[in-house]
Amino acid sequence: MGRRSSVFHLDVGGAPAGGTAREAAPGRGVGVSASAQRADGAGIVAGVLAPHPPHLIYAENPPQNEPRSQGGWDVLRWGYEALRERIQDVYRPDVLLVHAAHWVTAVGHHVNCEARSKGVSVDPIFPHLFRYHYDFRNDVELAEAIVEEGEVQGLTMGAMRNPHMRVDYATIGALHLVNPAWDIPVVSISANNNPYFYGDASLDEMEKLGQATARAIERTGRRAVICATNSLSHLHWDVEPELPEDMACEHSYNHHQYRWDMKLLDIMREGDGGKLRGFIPEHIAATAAETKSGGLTWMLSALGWPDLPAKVHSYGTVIGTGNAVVEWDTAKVRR
Ligand code: 2X7
Ligand code: FE2
Repeated sequence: MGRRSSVFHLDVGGAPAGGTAREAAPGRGVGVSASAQRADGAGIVAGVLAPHPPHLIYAENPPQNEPRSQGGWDVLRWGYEALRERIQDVYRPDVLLVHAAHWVTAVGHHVNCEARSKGVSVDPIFPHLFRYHYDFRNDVELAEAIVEEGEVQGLTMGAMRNPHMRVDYATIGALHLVNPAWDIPVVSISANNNPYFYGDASLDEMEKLGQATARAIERTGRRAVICATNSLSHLHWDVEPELPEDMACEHSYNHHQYRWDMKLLDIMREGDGGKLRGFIPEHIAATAAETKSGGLTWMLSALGWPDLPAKVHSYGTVIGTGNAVVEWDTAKVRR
């Protein structure tokens, strides 16, 4: 795929708005779901946990974001630098998929089916940190396939076709941090729940949504990286320091939250998919984790809950919440 990036306008040379379809090839089970692996290099090549706190964008000072900072949250951002190299040098996906914790839809799972998304994304709680000008392409063929496959699974699905919809800061934050060049088409899916109100998420539905996503990727022959954008422990401070990036004020909300986050990351690194699947709801209950909005379960379900040790690139807190940049290299076995 020819690529050219610019700050406010994306023009993916040679790729149609719907991305580039590849020929389907026989599935190959290699410790991840059969639909996640394809012999010709298509399929789900990686899953990533890509947290979206607006502070990370603010700290980076990209030209798309209006507010300026002195930096901060460096260790987490170094983790993203390592992940970006992997995306560019190793995975080279046709498409990045993201389940957006802050695009909350009360009825059904919605998928952005507009060819182009352009506008300004503003964090409603931190508008002084995040006012980001975006302009990117969506992979409409894959987005529509996910809507169809979700319906086959019995889920309530919606194809979002409103060119004026303002894209939420979780989608923009995660996608910028994973690929600041914005030169890879996107599929974004809403969170059909309310991560701040309900005690636990509809994780069973997220399992189905993950399977539907994997089938749609298989059907369209895409080479895909799937991004779950969630913080881990989610209790946070409610008073901001005078200088938001004052790192003397940044630390875990409490030791309990930190210990549970470390336990979750240990299990991810261990590589026992079944154990991880059982532990996620426990971690949510113990830490009010943002994973209750379902992104992590969706991503790992699409990967088939592989017995695959994850690479933790970094861990750090943002206003006391736990955040980790993590990678599951499902394509490793083919190299
Ligand atoms: O959305 C968020 C988050 N998940 C964690 C920390 C700070 C702000 O926003
Ligand atoms: Fe969030």
